[in-house]
Amino acid sequence: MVVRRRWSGGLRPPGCHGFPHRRGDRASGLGAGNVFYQIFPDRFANGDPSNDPRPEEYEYRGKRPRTFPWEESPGDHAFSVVFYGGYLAGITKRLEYLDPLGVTVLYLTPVFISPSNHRYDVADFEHIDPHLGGEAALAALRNHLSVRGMRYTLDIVPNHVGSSHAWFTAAQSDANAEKAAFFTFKQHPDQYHSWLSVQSLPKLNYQSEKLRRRMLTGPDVVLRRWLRPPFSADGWRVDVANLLGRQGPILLGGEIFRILREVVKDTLPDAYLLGENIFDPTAQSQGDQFDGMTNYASFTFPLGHWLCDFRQGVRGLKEPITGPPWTTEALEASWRLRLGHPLGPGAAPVQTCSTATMCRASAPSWAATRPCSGWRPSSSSPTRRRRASTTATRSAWRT
Ligand SMILES: [Ca+2]
Repeated sequence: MVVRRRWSGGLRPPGCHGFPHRRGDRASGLGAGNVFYQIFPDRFANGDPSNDPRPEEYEYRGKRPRTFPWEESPGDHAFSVVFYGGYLAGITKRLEYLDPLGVTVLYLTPVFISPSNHRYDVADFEHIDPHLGGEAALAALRNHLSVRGMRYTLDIVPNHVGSSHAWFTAAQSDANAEKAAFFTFKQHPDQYHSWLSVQSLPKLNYQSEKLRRRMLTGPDVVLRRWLRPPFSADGWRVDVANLLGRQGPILLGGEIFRILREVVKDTLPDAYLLGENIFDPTAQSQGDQFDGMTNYASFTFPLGHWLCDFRQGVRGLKEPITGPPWTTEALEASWRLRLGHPLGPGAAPVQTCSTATMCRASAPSWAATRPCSGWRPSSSSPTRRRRASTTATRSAWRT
């Protein structure tokens, strides 16, 4: 029986913050013991201004892209089209920095063609964004990672596409087009299901068998393509895994993710599958869907409170934090309470801190998107003091 969960008005289902993980099978080789380093490609390293997004190239939601100098604040320029010009070759050049840190896996947020800096509104899954260097740059990064014995995962959004994706523009222009069935129009052409009612993110309709063939079961679907040479990604992080295949009373997520897992593992048996789930991911953590799940409520949000007075703004978690940043003691207590559950044999807990999602959800655009190499806390800043304190605390935990 399908049970449709509802929560509103501050009510949450029991166990919303729980994270029971009852896997009995072997964890993917990529999950256990590795150090992942998440990279938001536009903000990591810009060594080639010639491929920076320029205002004359396109308009997106009434705004023009603009690439800012590395140390300059974007001011009030529209967040999604603020660029700093980072590219994949910049990551390759800095492997000599990442490797000695102990990083073994790079997790790249989306790199496919998109008009925005975050690229979660994909316009074309088949190509790497030329602003990042295109397919050649990704293949080169792969080769350099292999030399160092490092691996990488890509980020895909099977829940929705960007409104500039060719499937959606075809569907909008003709209600009888083949691609119209890929979406759910309430009134064609302008009223349709979308991610959290964001009109630039039309939701894919997995009741369509044709869509399933294009996204999941066809021989050359993107889920397979980017795992194959010369790109040879080592896995996927799947965006908004708690919402895929979910439209009102229709709940196809479990069915779709079992198919997705079969496709991915058939292509690369040791591929790592990480799903994003803001709420309770128990059902997706049983071994037939994902190898690991994000755990925002128990790990990421407390860390955000401690680091920068992060304000929760994700729908369904409307609890604005109005006080000062958490103390280290509060962070430690929270993590001990929420992450200290015994996991049992074979369990593979994975804790992730997705800055991409934090920045998309609610963090101030400047604070969340400043270039990672351009900021250092001063020696007397509260942030550094808290970090120093926590380093000591972590050392105590190990003894
Ligand atoms: Ca560039």
